[in-house]
Amino acid sequence: MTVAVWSSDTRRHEAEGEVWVGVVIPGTETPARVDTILDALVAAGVDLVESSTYDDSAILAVHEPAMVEHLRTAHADWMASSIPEEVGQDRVVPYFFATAAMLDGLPGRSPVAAQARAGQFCYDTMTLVGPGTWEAAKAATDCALTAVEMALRGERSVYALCRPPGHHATRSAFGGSCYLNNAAIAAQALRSGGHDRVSVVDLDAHHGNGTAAIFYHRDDVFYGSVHVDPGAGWFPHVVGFADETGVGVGAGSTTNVPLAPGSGDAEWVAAVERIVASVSTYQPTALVVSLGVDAAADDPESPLQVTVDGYHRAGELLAGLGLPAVHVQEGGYHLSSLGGLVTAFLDGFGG
Ligand code: SP5
Ligand code: ZN
Repeated sequence: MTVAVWSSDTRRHEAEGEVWVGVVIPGTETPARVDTILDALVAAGVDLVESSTYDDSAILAVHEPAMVEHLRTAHADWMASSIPEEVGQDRVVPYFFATAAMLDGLPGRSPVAAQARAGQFCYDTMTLVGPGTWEAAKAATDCALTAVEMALRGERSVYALCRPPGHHATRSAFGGSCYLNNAAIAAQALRSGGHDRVSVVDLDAHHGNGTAAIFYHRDDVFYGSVHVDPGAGWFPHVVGFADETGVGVGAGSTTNVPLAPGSGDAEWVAAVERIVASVSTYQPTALVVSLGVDAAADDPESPLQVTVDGYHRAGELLAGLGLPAVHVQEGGYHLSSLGGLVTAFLDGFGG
């Protein structure tokens, strides 16, 4: 049976509102997600373990040090600036993005103003930094790393209740409600722990562009994802297409299966089967599952129509690989069904 790792500090990131197309909308990635998943795990009889704490080395094995430092200090810097008093904004919200096209070859500098620094490592307006964001993001990585440690000690299936989620965070940019890439950190830690080939399978409704980018040029970590087609207008919009299969020595180590909006269990489970077949060919010795449950029919953030039976079946299919597994929580926003989707998957995997 699966064991679950959690930390109360994951509640400390409070995304009360987010800025989308210029308006403030209620945040969907809320601390209540942790509690509803905990309730479901307890009801399902899953053993809960509190996370251990780790230094930053496993985070820095995946992320740019300057971005990590930014996440650690951005909120205090923002509160020390004139912005909170001038406009009443107590969250770090970017307004300025020095893209490669904006610089157009000019060298560029690190900006001085807090409001300009806000966009230096962030690629959207929805992923705000508040007073507890760093503590929660760090706690989420602790959950993932504790799960990895248990897997390395012989546990077959460990679930990490990571919040905030991570799969949209790249080496040096955060976004999509993600700050530190828990799944990539777990995969890299499994590599360091002696697994020569690791697979990440991403079931979140959105393409995990951060994880994909981190491992795109590598042949030691396979990335497979089923997600709503970005070409149909869905986040992350510009990546996650089927022809992205890896580059250099990483050629062939990425599999993207984009699905049309409205796709349900039949299409989604068939996609999971395809990914499982690719993983099987790849022959890894360990598995990381990016367990987003926002592909579910009642989720407000995606148009996929997967059911609890679909998630249960995905668990069974992935268990069939016979690999030790770390399941990392990603998205999933419908509070009353979230927990049941997570336990359905874990039950399928363990049953
Ligand atoms: C981890 C994860 O699932 N991140 C999701 C990131 C996608 N966010 C895109 C949000 C687009 C705007 N949503 C507004 C919903 C209004 N009903
Ligand atoms: Zn998602």
